[in-house]
Amino acid sequence: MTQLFDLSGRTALVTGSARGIGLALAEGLASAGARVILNGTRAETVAGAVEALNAKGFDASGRAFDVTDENAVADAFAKWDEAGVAIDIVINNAGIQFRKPLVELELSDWQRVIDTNLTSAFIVSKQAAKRMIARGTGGKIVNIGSLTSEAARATVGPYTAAKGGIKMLTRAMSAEWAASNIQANAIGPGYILTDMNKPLVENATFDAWVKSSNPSQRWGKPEELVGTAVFLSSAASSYVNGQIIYVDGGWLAVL
Ligand code: GCO
Repeated sequence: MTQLFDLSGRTALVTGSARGIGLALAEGLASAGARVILNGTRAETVAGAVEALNAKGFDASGRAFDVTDENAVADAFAKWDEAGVAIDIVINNAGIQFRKPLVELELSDWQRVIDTNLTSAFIVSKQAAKRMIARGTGGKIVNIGSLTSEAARATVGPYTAAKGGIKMLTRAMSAEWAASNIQANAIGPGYILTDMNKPLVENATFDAWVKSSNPSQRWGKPEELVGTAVFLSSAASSYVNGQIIYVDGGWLAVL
């Protein structure tokens, strides 16, 4: 049974993984045996995270590039080609949040959130899937959605639109890539204790709302997403495609 979840011999790219959920998922996949490649926009933070994982005995490397920049992404994959690195698993985790009412939102702010939280998953997965299809070895795409893939909250319009798009992009990937033995799925985290959510955790009213809105009556922890990420990255999910699994304490399951 453990072989089903074993990622030994697999290489996983996790975007936006120098901290937060991305770093937790990278460490989780590394714990399951994967060689992990970290990513972020700042070389020094990526290097620090790589060093921390390798200090724990994992096999981690890193590459700093902007996942919204198609040329930078193509260049990163070309460098992996040159180094003989075949990426078997992509976790599209990179994301930002920008909280402002739609009527006050600048188009540039909208675009930046859409580009980072949605378009980047297309840009990175296109490069990865082309190679997975050419190799004939199949692969795994795991997109990070959100509760807002399913329901909206006021003042996070572009984030909600992007995360809704992630759910449907995941299905589009399945429609085109499942025949090549690529399983594309998504994880929808609930409210997780991350730096991005720090202002919300520290807001007593918001904190109470989160705890009263999910039957588990608490925030989730980044490491509580690891099991689902390993499942969707492993042979255990070889016939799972186009799905989004909510890891939300039961939030979306109850009124
Ligand atoms: C917000 C939060 C949410 C959470 C998460 C919920 O401002 O409401 O940032 O977007 O991060 O996406 O699933």
